[in-house]
Amino acid sequence: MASAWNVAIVAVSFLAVVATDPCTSPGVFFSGSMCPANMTLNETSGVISSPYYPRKYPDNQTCNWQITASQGNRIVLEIEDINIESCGASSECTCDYLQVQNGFSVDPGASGRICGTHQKIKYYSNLERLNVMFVSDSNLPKSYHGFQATYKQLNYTPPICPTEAIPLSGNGKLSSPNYPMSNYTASQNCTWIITVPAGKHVKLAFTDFALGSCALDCSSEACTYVEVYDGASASSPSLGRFCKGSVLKETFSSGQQMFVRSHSGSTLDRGYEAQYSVLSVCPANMTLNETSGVISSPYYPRLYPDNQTCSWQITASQGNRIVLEIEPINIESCGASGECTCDYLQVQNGFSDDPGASGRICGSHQKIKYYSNLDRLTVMFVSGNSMPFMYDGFQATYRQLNYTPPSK
Ligand SMILES: [Ca+2]
Ligand SMILES: [Ca+2]
Repeated sequence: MASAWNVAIVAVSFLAVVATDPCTSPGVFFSGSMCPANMTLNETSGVISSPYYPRKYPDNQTCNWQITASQGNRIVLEIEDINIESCGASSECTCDYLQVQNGFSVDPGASGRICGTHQKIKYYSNLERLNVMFVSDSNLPKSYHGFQATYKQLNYTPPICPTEAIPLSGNGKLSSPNYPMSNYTASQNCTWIITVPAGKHVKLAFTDFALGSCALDCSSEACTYVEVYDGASASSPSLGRFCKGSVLKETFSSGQQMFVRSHSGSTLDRGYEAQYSVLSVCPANMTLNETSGVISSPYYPRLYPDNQTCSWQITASQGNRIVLEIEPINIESCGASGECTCDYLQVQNGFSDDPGASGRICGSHQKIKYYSNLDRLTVMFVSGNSMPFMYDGFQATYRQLNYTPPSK
């Protein structure tokens, strides 16, 4: 790749004099496609960059690369020296941008589109591939030199003891090196980052735990212990440090990432094994057919997280009806009145006499009561990705109503 761009730079620099050189193709330059489209990169390492890097990039480009590792391996991408035209509000990047998909980064400013100036951003793939896209629009670029990035395959064969955090995704197991043999190396630290899709949480449960002896607070570095953090690094809040004698509990992340670090002390034993999995805090199309019950937004009465879609189908016995009483609600409100374009509660197949009860409900309301038209009522709660953890959501009680059709 580097050599291809070198050729491109030469072609631009000497365009006037080399226009007839059959080895260069000025037509390609003028057609605007200085950029690979869906180029697959399956080398163990390589470099990609914006067109003409480190010179200023041209407008109207859409470059994309699909970096692919051997099965089971992962990719690390280090983007350096980013200087991309920035338009729109912070991180909207409405004109030019770089975007990395199927991966995650712990660096600030790394989510979604990247534009403006950044020193270095490092991404890890969730699985065997990472998609990188660079887009420049027709807005005449003043003088932005774009970006350059190095990708590298990471050997990944669990269980291992990675010293640089290795990304894991979805469900799986992690364990001490050479588990269940006791011949792991003393004073060794292993680290993992577990990532699940947006709106989900990580659950970690130990399935075996036999470590060398240790003081009960696991504080000595002579101890073997495992520490779990609520986020992407050891600087995130600790969810617990576990050593011999600890009360083992399942741990849950509050966001989509969990960092796990194990330290092997001076005394060894069989080691540990833990199962990690994706946890949903929100039911999808859950059927509720009890005569009464309670539903709520995730974590109610605490603040609800973003990126949730919860739905319940409340079902009464045939011929009966349902009444749903929603307690005072507090849901983020966006858009014009009643549009509720970010977060909302929605009740279908029913009606209400209360003001503010039709369609989507957001903002703050006093009690709202719904009745079903027939023997079911569908309730949906949706939170978008703006302003998470600021609103406490809703709680509602449903109840079956005996219903005998009116007779004349
Ligand atoms: Ca531009
Ligand atoms: Ca929100």
